[in-house]
Amino acid sequence: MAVDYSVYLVTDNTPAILRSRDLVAIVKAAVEGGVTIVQLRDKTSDTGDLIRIAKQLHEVTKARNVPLLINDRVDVALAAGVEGVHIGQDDIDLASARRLLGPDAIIGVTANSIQEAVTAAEGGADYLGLGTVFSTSTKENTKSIVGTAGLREMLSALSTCAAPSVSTVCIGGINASNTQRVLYQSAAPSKQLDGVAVVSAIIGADDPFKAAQELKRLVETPPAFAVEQKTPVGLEKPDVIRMEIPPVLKALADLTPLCHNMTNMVVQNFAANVALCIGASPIMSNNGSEAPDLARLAGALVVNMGTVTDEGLKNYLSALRAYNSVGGPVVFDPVGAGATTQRRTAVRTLLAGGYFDLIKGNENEIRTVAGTAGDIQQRGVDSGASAMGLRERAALVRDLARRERNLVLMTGATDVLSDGELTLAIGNGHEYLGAITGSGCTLGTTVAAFLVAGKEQKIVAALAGVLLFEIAAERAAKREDVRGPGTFVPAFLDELYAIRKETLEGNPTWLEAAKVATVTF
Ligand code: 3NM
Repeated sequence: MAVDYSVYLVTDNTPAILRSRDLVAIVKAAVEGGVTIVQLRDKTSDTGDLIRIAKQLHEVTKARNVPLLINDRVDVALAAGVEGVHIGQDDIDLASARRLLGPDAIIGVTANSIQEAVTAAEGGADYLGLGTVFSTSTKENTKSIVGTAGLREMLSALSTCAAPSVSTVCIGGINASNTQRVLYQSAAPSKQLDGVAVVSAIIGADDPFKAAQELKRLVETPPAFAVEQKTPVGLEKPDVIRMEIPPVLKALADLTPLCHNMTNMVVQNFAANVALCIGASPIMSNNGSEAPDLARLAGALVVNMGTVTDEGLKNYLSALRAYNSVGGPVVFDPVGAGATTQRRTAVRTLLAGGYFDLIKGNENEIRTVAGTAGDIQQRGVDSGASAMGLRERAALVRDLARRERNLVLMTGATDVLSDGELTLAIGNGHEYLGAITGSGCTLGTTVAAFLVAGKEQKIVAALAGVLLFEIAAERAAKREDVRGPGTFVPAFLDELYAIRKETLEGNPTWLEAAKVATVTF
């Protein structure tokens, strides 16, 4: 019999979650709401009580053809006559459980690493509970937090093991706010999760029926930000660039999208001016509580952690969730990511807290986000010298884009932009951009606005933003009235504006300056 693992409920009888309510009534409501499989997890009751509770729950689950499994206790599963067990790494071994329960029982195993996952799959587990995804107070002694990146690695390894069709659910900190994103970001090319397992999101909910119904809806629908992409071939070729980029500028002009910047105090004014010059409508608001209203206006959000504070981080998370829920593009600019412990922690918190359509940073910032910076200490928020060759930088960008299932843009003398499939090297720009404050930050603003104009072609949209920004810088730097970084800033704003006007008037000759190449690996 095919088992539906999509909404997997694990019970909990601790007062913090169950409060003084009746577990059987809650499970009944949850099953009616759409839970597809239930595990009785009770670490405290005596064996007799456990069997009694299992039998009561089984009446409820059987009525809806929902399988009931018992955590750890093969004896209780046998005594209550339920469909199977779920075993942890420290519980009875899989082979013994199978021998005792027989070939038809459903047996699931908790796995926290690739090794544990592959061993259990090849050992004949029907499904695996992969985790711990996010930190959770529901279970004590959880092992490492794997995040969506860890899930993806496990799924990828499982897809090539001897039992590639083993079913999988994830567990740990899963709730309505992250279910869709976790399913989306954890998917490996040839294997994805079959469902999500939750405890507190249903057992702790005031209305378990509604909570289950909502989770069911969420697992069945892709997240709003997951738009199927139509990327043109040969995007590095001049004629393709000339054909593909101007329409994005035109779409931007038509939409005049709101560009909501949660940015640092240094660049607010400059970023607002850049947004105006490229044809977006800027709003500079670091207040997370107004983000849901702003997100409904169909614009983009920039989360720039240039002057991050603990309070600011909470605001970013609220805004991130608001934009994710409506599919508004979000750009993450991890300014100075490697400079301090606080910033490194902020990066982890933000990546665990929502989906970024694009992550933009210099080499050190991207290395920190990717977790490959090791003990490199970034000094302040400046870029610093490059320590890597182009192909090495490109591979890092591509791998991070694959891991996050988004776009990554690494700035530098040559910028690298990747969606995990296509990786482009962009050789435009001018050294004055490195001599003024906020050029990286305002590139983030620019790219965010462009993503609104190219939701089905995110990489084309991002490329359009980068080219407009950097070719405007080249043109400004060449002007006679520009004698250095000070005179460069107003000229740069002028050129952003001028290029936009030229393009809208049907003149795309500025694109002849584009220096774009595909990076092959
Ligand atoms: N197992 P919540 S985490 C039962 O990582 C359990 O193996 C975990 O609770 C693991 O959905 C966990 O409330 C608790 O976060 C999950």
